[in-house]
Amino acid sequence: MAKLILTLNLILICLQMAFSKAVDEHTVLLLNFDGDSLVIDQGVLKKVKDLSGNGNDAFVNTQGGEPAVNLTKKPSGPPKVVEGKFGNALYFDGTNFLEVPSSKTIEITDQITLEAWVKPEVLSMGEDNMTVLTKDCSYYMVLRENGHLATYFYGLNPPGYHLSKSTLKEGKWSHIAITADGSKVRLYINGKLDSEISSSGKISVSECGAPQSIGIGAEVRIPERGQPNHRYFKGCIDEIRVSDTARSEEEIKESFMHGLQVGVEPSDKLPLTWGRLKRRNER
Ligand SMILES: [Ca+2]
Repeated sequence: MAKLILTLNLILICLQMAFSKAVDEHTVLLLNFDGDSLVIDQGVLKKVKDLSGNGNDAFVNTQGGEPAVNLTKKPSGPPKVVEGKFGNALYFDGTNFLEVPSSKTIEITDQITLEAWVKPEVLSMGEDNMTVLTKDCSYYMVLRENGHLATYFYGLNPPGYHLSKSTLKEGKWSHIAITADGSKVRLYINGKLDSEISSSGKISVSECGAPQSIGIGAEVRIPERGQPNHRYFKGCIDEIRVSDTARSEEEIKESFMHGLQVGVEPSDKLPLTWGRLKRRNER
């Protein structure tokens, strides 16, 4: 009996370790679109709370955190809350977007990791990029050239877009991740390294003047930039994390396998985890 209890305890500890890494000292932005992180006022989604503890909340259809004034397309409304890869996700219809106004914690110059789950409805919106997450004039995580994951870092050499070898599929969930560690830029798809490029330099934060906002679902141009938003996304986005470290392949595989578990006390965590694993296996 003692042996059984010990074994069960060990399993519990291992599971808690496996599911407790989503927020650490390097997590600067975490949006999982679940539960109370969705701020809904009179039935309308207004804001998504950042669960990293850094206050980098995402505002719906704004520029500079204020109502948008300079758009190429009138948003149809807020992105819809839909069933996600884990819990809820948001569906972007090619006219709406989220904005995370710039702050010191997302003005990253050295090591970085960008991660998300995406289910693109189309692989092109007629522009060069479909934006998953872009900090204009700084760091980009986009789909390009019919479903390639692509990145662009201002300040890093060599300049230009770097594309994944494999492509994402329409209507299917894929986990995507991009890291830069000062010497390599790496692209991951579904927890596996897809490609890497040697790089040097530091990521720019203010190449276009003032530091720009992060846009999710579109590249957000704040009014000071004097240009309209563009590069809209059509499809679902879930489980966004930005980190100020280059996460390892193991850590990226971990988010791919288990999602970003946050805001759950250990006593509640295990049943929730089992529920999620069960749902995952049923899909
Ligand atoms: Ca979610």
